[in-house]
Amino acid sequence: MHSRPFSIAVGLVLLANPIDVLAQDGMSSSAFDGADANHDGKISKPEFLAARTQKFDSIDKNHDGVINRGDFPRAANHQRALAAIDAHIASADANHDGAISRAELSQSATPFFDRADANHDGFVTRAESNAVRQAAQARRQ
Ligand SMILES: [Ca+2]
Ligand SMILES: [Ca+2]
Ligand SMILES: [Ca+2]
Repeated sequence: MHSRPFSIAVGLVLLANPIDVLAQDGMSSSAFDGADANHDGKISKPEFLAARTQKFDSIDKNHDGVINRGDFPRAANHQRALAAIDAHIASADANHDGAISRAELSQSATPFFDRADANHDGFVTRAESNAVRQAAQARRQ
């Protein structure tokens, strides 16, 4: 049996990952490669939006066509996890119904992309992406 703090920490990591697509903390190397559809080593805004929208189905665990708390049943007893999920949902929930539709996800703001594109050329390079991740990791330490 794990100690309670350990369980909560693991739970948060497991629950937060699926909606990292909306977060500002950056992309893993594999996520970068997956989004770089034409393999030119940089991600355009359309590529970023397409990759994010493709994640919808994997996040919508109960296949009801929206992303809401119901897709994170293991978060039910974790207030911090629920708060994180609510914050992610709110960031894309244009009509404030507590859920993210596919259209809302495809049209929502792209804080990660906009911040990562440091030189504002409309593309996020791997170096730009890594810089955002490293800054986020530094903040957590
Ligand atoms: Ca759902
Ligand atoms: Ca909504
Ligand atoms: Ca750039």
